Amino acid sequence: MTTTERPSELDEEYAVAAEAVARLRNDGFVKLTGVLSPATIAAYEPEITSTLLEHNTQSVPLEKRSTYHKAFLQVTNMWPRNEAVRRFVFSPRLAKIAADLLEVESVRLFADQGLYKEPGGGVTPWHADQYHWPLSSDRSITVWVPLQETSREMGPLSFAVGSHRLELGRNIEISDESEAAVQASVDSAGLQVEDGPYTLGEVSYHLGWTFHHANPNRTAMPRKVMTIIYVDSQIRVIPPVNPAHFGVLENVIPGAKVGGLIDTPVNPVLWPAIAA
Ligand SMILES: O=C(O)CCC(=O)C(=O)O
Repeated sequence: MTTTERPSELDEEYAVAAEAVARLRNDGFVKLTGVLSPATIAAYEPEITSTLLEHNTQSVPLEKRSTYHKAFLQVTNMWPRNEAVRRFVFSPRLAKIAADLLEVESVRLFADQGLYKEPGGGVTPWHADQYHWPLSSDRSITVWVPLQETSREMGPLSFAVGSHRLELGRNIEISDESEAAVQASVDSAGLQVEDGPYTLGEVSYHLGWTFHHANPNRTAMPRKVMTIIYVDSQIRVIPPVNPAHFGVLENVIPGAKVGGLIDTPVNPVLWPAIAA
């Protein structure tokens, strides 16, 4: 299969079991196997990788970077830069799973991000995404799509089970400080951590307030991951209260107004699907 052939698996429905919705509700995340076939990943991985490498701005050697910048090469909003990446990010299959899990009728794109943990790349500190986003409800969700089988040694995304209900540690930007504070919060609440590997084609969805983390990449291969962040299409913008909120207003949801919907040209509704 090539990325120009249609229809593709990315357009086809994946049946989300009621049990998966219940797990998302209880645990704050869910891992789903067989969402993408090896053929789909093989077709799109080169396009995602070349787009990430073309737009990567990180040139500081790994050992000289901060903890956050050691965690991964990060490129946000790759979809406008490559047509195949746009088809991947706009996938009705992935977006409908997000809507089903969030238990909403419709989701819009908040942003996409390529997150490549280099060989020797460091820990992704514990954090909750939604601290960084000025949103009016908890209906935000990220699909984390590994573009290879991802062993424990590569630093798969891990989750504190049920931590979307935990408030202690939420109000900290991803950093060394969040790593320590959230770990302490998770430990004192006695939450389990799911840190297992991902099979090829397996993906996870996690809520914006779920605490998550990834260990360093101890292999000689990059841990290649594409993520897509969705929000309820009816979610509104709240007044910004931290520097990350101001950055998001300017760069991720440009033109969205406090109190309004995020209906900007770069945050389209992805489910129900629009004509491609
Ligand atoms: O890929 C990682 O190491 C971190 C991913 C993450 O924090 C996210 O997708 O929200």
